Amino acid sequence: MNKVINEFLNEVNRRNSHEPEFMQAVSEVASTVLPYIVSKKIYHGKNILLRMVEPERVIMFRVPWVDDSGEIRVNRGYRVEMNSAIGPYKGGLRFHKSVNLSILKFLAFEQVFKNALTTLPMGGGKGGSDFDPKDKSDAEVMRFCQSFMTELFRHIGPNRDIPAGDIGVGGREIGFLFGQYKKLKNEFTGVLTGKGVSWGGSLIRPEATGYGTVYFAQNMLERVGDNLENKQVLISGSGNVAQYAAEKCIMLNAKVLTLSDSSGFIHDPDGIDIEKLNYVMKIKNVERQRISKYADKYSQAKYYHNQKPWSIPCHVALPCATENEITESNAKELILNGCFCVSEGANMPSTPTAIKHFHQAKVFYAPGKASNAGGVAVSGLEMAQNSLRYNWTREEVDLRLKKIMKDIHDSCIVYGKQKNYVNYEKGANIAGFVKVADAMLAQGVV
Ligand code: NDP
Ligand code: 2IT
Repeated sequence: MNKVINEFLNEVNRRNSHEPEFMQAVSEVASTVLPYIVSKKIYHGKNILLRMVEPERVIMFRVPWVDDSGEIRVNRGYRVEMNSAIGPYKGGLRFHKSVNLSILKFLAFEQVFKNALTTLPMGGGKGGSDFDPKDKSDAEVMRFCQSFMTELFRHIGPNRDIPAGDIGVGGREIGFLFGQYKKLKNEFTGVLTGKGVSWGGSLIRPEATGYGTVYFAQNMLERVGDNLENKQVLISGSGNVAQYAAEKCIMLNAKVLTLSDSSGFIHDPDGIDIEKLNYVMKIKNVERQRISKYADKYSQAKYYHNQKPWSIPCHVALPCATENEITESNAKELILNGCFCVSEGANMPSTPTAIKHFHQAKVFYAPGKASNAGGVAVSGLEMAQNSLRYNWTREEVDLRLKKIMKDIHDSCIVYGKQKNYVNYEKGANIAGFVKVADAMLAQGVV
């Protein structure tokens, strides 16, 4: 089997050797899905995975804009349209200085499997830019978004490709992008998700990824007769996903000990309650400040500059910041300190060796493509509501989200159950693969 996997990876590497994050995501899927393909006559010998790793289309474009001082600036824009076998391309836009083709291809590839797991009719895509909104004024962000959409609008549409948010793209950016799309097309359609509720957005979409990640953790614990009550939880990040993961943990009476950003992390041994979380939302979403401010206000909390939260003893870890943020040594330390459940809110936050340690220690480990699928799932529900010209209540959307997360959990078990252990990573990869592969086989070589 190793020979088959190595031959496949060599072939993929031949074209993508300069794209480490993409190769990492492909290797992870190949190691669990290729043995399954080889064992199934309907999939074997048809190069389905080889077709799936090649994007259907990649769009790259210049994004020129003028900053507040009148200087002309240039960024690079991208949209990776990875796979449309089961629906129009769907996936977020990331604005971060680290954005490049490798990162967007890894995210688009993961998105194909994730979207299939939701059971909603969405293909996979991802896009973004190396633009960093962090030190920019609202007016600069608006001008950038308008320039970005002035090229992107011709490639997207409510039945073709539906972008959404990701790192650096939240409600503010989606608003500017939507406004420019509407102006250029003279059409009010559901071309983006994550819109404001008064102009076509869905209730619970801001909460969905974080809530879904916690629902997945809860599902894993409930399967063994446990729950989140009184569990000590580490959360990384302090953006959209981290904030609502924290909120749901607090609602379920778990104790949230940490939050972080790219400058460092805060540890509050008393736990972050709703009032403190509201303060975090104010400093991050309104003031757009650093998480270190939390420790200035709450004296029992300590701020650790340039460090990640994984050294604090906990039961549950929810990485909600970015890729490869849990390394092998972080994983070992987490396990040694008593962590037995990891539900990924971010995309690919654990390195391959970290994942190996989680499996070895029989940690309940949920890969992002399963546990953070709640965000895109509610995006799918936003698209459904836009098509219906109708809005569901908070309760209705939340119920659907809970059911989708439980169904994803259960399909991971169908394909990932082993003796005395559920390998959710393997389960998620195969369950996602089967749905997309069946559609690709039915549609012929296209
Ligand atoms: P936000 O931009 O709202 O927040 C990102 C957070 O992660 C910030 O606290 C940011 O800190 C931190 N962060 C970003 N990059 C790094 C880095 N290189 N090192 C350390 N910290 C970093 O993004 P989201 O919360 O939306 O996204 C977080 C993760 O969740 C990403 O992996 C994203 O792909 C994934 N995701 C998001 C979904 C969504 O619906 N939004 C859906 C599914 C997955 P700082 O402010 O300092 O940059
Ligand atoms: O990674 C992801 O799933 C997202 N950033 C959300 C995508 C979406 O279309 O809502």
